[in-house]
Amino acid sequence: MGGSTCGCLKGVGIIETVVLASRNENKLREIARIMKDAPVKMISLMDYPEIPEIEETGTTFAENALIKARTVFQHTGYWTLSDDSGLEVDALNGAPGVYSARYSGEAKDNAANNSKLLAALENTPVDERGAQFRCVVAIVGPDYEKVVEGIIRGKIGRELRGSGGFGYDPLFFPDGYHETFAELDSDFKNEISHRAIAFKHASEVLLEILK
Ligand code: ITT
Repeated sequence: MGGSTCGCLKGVGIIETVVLASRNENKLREIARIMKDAPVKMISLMDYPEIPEIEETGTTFAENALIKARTVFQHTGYWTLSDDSGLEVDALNGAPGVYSARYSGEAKDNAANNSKLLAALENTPVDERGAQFRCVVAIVGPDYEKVVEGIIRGKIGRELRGSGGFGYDPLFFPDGYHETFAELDSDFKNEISHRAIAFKHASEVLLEILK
C-alpha cells in the first residue's frame, strides 16, 4: 500500500490522513478493507522508509501498540493507528501472549512456535484447551491517545490443520467452527478475527473524533 492507497470517503467533510504503523503488506491490505468506510486517507510505514523498525519492549499488547503509535505520530505528525496481537492460551495462564511471535526463540518461526505449543498442551484435555487471539489497536493523534481491542475465543487443536493464514492459525478452532483459521476461507477469517473486531472499533473511534 503506497501513498496513493486510500480508505474510502463516505459523505464526510474533513478528510484526515491516518498512518497505519506497519509494513506488513497482508496486514495493510486487510486493515484497509476493514476500514473502508472511515473518512480517512490511509497511508503506511511504506511511505516512511526512514523510520527504523520499532522495538516492541512493552509487557502488554497495549504498551507495545502505544510505543509504536507514539513514535510514528511524533515522526509524521499524522493520526496513527498501530496494532499488537497474539495468542493467549487458558491452560498456560495467557502465554504466549505478547511473546507469541518469539515463543520458541528470537526468530519468528511459525512451525517451531506451533510445535512448542502442541508440546506444552500435550497432556491438556480437550475441554481445557480454550484460547483466544487478542488484538489491541492504539490510536494516537494531537493530544489524544486511546486503545481499543478485539478478542476471538476458540480452542487449540491436537495437530496442524490447513494451509491458509499464518502464525498459530493451523491450531486455532474459532468457537462455533469445526475448521481451523488455516482451513477457513481467508476473507471469512478476516471478517471475524480479533484484528477485524479491533480495527472496526478503531474505525468507529476515528469517525467520532474526526466528524
Ligand atoms: P508486525 O510486523 O505487524 O508486528 P507480527 O507478525 O509480529 O507482525 P502481530 O504483532 O499482529 O504480527 O502478531 C504477533 C504474533 O501473534 C504473530 O507473529 C503470530 O504468531 C500471532 N498472531 C497474531 N495474529 C494472528 C492470527 O490472526 N493468526 C495466527 N497467529 C497470529
